[in-house]
Amino acid sequence: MELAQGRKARVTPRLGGRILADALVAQGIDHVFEVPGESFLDTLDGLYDVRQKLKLVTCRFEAGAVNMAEAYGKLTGRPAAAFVTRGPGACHGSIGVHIAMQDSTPLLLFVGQIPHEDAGRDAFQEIDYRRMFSSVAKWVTQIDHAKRIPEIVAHAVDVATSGRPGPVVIALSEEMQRDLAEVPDLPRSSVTPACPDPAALLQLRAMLSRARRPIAVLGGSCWTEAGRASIRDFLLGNELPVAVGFRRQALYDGTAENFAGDLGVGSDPGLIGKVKEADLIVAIGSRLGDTVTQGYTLLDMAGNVPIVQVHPEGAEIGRVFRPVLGIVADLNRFAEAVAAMEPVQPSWGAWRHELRSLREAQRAVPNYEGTLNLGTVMHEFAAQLADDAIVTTDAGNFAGWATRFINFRDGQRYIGPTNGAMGYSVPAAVGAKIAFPQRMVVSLVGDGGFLMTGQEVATAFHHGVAPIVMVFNNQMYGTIRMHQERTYPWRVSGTALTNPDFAKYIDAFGGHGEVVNETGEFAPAFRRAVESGRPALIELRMNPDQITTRQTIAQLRAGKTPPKPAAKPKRAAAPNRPKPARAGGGTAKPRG
Ligand SMILES: Cc1ncc(C[n+]2csc(CCOP(=O)(O)OP(=O)(O)O)c2C)c(N)n1
Ligand SMILES: [Mg+2]
Repeated sequence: MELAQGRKARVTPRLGGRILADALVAQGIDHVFEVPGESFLDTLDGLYDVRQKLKLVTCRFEAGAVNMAEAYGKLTGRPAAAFVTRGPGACHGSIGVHIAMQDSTPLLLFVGQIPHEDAGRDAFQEIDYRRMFSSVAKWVTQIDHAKRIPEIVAHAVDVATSGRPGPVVIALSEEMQRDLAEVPDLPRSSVTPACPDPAALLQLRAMLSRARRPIAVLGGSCWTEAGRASIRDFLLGNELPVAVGFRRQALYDGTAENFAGDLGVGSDPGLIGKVKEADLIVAIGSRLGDTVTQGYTLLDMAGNVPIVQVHPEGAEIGRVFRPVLGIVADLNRFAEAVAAMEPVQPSWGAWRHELRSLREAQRAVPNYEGTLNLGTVMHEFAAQLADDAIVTTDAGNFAGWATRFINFRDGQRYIGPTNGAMGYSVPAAVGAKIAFPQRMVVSLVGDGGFLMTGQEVATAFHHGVAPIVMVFNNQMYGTIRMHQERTYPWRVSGTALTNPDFAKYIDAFGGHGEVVNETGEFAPAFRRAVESGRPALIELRMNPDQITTRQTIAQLRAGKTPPKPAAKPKRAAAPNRPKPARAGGGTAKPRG
């Protein structure tokens, strides 16, 4: 290496796999989630040498591995690495890349590549990753020369964490991992985060003092604890009502007097109505994307209601809704700056109070039909959640139970795929528990989502950690059934499920299983699950008719004409006709 003084530093020759392992350590990566493949055998060997500094987590499915790495990035603001093999491994892992992209999460995905000399022959498991990932990753590259490893890994971390954070995919050509090279490790770069322009802050303050019905929309990723505390000081100090973006509950203390709820799928219609009445929107970190803006309908595209948008990436500001004031800034620096700003004299006390009352009214539990009242269960669950608990969620209607009835507290984290990917929650919980073994970690998941990636509980057993999984069993892909009943009532098609005995499933691994049929059974079951100290699964046997927290299937069908019963089929001539498939309604008795 050429040093500034002109001296040469001595660098020991290393194999590519080892250089890569050292580069990860040098860039501060401390967790690697992987499913092995012969395409990165040499890097696995390199990782063996750094096993004291970097935790290698062996997973059961690439979607699980990449979801674990994504959850790590969401929780820490720092990227973890996932390693998957070429072709099939990359395809399985791609879902986590899409999650990281849409959720703005820093992530590194390394993919083994076929030998260079066979490139372009449609060789065994060959894929051109630059083309495959070009629309789902922030950057896709390939390392072909061992001596370029430190440079490319360092740049990948910079890309993943800067501006709007996101996933970087790095293909590893097979032979370069075995090549000897003399190249030094590179240190992490220290870059000053973008600070907000003081003139823009004055403008924001002036806009706030003119407002009568302002609302802040909080979103984005890579918030630090200090950043969250500062933004809370600013929002509380100005008594600004706060809505969090879809699945961004972790950003704000739900018990605070100005928390108004979340904007996303299945949000409180009352809150949505109030946002339409607002006279100033202050979007902090939020992209004001599809789900938050209720399919781009919530806000005014022509700018009649002024929007202030703060985002670390200039290109994201005003992407759909044009703000009156856009502020490019690192979110934590912005929070620090506005917390230090003299609060305005808020004239919106009654407005804030109204929004808070709406939120509290949402949390009051209705008299649901059936033996298991999930509203009450959520309150009992919240009461037993540790102060620093991490709750992960999947995609599905079941998720509405927690977001409607629980105000997550400061210190607790609630993370989920804002891109609506099923199969996220269990791996995310396993990854979270491996990264934070001392914290209580609970996965919330539907019966559909659980059987997509629920086998990652095996990874929890393998690495000796004990998350708790709560399966909301309604024996169906409930969300799609809801849409089906709205558009095609009574015509249940392709949405019913047959499930195993979930408690026995976890039992087979050596875990603790519980089945909850009645409201009163939940609190002791959860307590036993925590006390067991083993990975645990609680199956919540729901009333399948209660399709959301606000509607039943019967209500969706009300006033619509049932279809005429199908004409009886004529007797077929064949004597051993197969039995007709069981009708796919959601009312069949749960199994197990
Ligand atoms: C990977 C993936 N596949 C399919 C979908 C479409 N989808 C959205 S919600 C849903 C049903 C989820 O079922 P379940 O996990 O049982 O939760 P429920 O809606 O019944 O509460 C489906 C199939 C999706 N979002 N993600
Ligand atoms: Mg379901």
